Amino acid sequence: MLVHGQLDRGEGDMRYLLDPSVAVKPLATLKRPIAPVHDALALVQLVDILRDLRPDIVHTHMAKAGTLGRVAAAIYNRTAGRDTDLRFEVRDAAGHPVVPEPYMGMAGHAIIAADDFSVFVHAHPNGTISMASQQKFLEREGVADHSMHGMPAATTITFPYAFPKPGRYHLWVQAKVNGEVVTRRFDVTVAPTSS
Ligand SMILES: [Cu+2]
Repeated sequence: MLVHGQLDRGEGDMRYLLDPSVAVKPLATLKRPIAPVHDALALVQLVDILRDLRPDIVHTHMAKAGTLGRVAAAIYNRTAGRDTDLRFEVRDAAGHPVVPEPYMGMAGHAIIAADDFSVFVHAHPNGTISMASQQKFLEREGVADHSMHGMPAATTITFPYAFPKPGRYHLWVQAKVNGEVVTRRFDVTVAPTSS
């Protein structure tokens, strides 16, 4: 796969040299001038691409795109294998699986904290985005608190998460069951990656 940024004035496009079987992915956020917000977005997108692709070799060009690419590869290398889905089955008091009711627009909420609190993350079933931006999204999409259109009625809540480093973590998971908000704590140990 070739990931490229936007062409600057005076730069030539050499994609015609590529074999047609090579996938090409342009990143609108990747530009030659230094721009902190775009650079941060480009970095997040690059790490996502690496996690999807799981490459053996990352080859970079150009000063800034090359730096972002190398930082993304370093982040990918340090977190690969710790990228996981945290799944929790919701059960009622009798032990039967139940579908949680939406609580603040989500099937569940989780706090993920490292033993020494060097990591502290608020996670949702669709990833770790801030509550504020999530609320904005819900308002924009016209999804009210009590309707989760298009969301399957699952008894399992899944939080996608990449543990940034090995160690001991505590998870607090919150869901609404039969009108009651329930919080449960789970402890996990994340092993170092073998590479
Ligand atoms: Cu939440």
